[in-house]
Amino acid sequence: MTNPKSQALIDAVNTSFESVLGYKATHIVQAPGRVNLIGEHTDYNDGFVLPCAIDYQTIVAAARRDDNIVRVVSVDYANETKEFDLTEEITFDNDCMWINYIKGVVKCLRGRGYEFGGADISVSGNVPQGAGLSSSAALEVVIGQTFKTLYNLSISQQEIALNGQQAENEFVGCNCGIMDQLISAEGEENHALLIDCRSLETKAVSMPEDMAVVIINSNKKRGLVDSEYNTRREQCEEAARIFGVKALRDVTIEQFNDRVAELDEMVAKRARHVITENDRTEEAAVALSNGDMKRMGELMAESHASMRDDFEITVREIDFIVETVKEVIGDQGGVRMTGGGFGGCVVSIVPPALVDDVKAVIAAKYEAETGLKETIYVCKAMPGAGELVLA
Ligand code: GAF
Repeated sequence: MTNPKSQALIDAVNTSFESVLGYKATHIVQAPGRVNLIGEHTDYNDGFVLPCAIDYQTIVAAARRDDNIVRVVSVDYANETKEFDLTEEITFDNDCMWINYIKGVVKCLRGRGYEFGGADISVSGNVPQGAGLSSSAALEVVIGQTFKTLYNLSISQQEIALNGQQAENEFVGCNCGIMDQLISAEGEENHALLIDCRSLETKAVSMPEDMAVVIINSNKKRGLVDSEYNTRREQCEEAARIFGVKALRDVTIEQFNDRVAELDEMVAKRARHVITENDRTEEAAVALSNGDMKRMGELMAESHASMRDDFEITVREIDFIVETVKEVIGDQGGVRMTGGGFGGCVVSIVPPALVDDVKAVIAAKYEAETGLKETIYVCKAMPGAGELVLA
């Protein structure tokens, strides 16, 4: 689906396709980034998440080739062009990171038994990179969607997501969960999705019409994110082992409280975050669909405190933004860090009448406090990946 921000991307990929590859593309395909409203670090614990796809996307112009070459132009890297051959082993490129997302997706698709030939592709995106809004997942999903479109592959949206996650886990080397790829592949317009990350069932939850989703990028560079992410995963897995369950999803807060004394203090904190966050996320889906912003705001505040104090993944800059926005919106909306943590973005759900106040207070205080300048995106919940049929 196009949105007012898509047109520049569509023009850019069409232009670069034609100027670098020498003919016109036959298809335009998109996949969105995402913002997670609540349910952080719960996906790899088989738990619940509540993200929505956003109107920041990765867009591809593509055409089939009649040989086995995949040739890709990256508009965002000065039209850098890379190619690989489907008849040869697809290997990691140490000198060019962006092509690895594409190689990984293609390799995993072939590994799953899908058969297809070569393609010419030009790609560009406006999902901010490294900000916790899933630019990597959008790239993985748009490439899966592109081969589906070009070769009429009978692959479900869910499998496009799983394939993207597999590429990230096994080829790129980040041990992420399924949330980002699944919402990018299956998002729904004007809705968040409550995702059960064990069954992968989704439930669409309508976004209140009278609220705006405002994302504030702290522009704090996310340090140590991969190593800290993997450490959190290991701590959660250790807690699940101690409780004798497959994943922390299977532990209730009562069971946790009964045995907390047996746990190492840090493992206990990590587990408490995940167990309480799962409960909050299911409750938040109900609050959001009822338009109960007071309760939604309380749950988002509890989620943020839990990420800060128990999971220990927030940073000073992010805490400052959350506290500052909360002073403006009171109990009329919600605000919390979103994404993997250690920098990145804050998500807030606010009455439209307060959007300018939120922007103004952050502009007035954030840089003075931290030396960094924020970027603000006012977003809409968008559909997941698909071909764009242009008028
Ligand atoms: C990152 C990961 F990619 C997701 O799978 C999820 O774990 C998230 O961090 C934290 O909720 O975006």
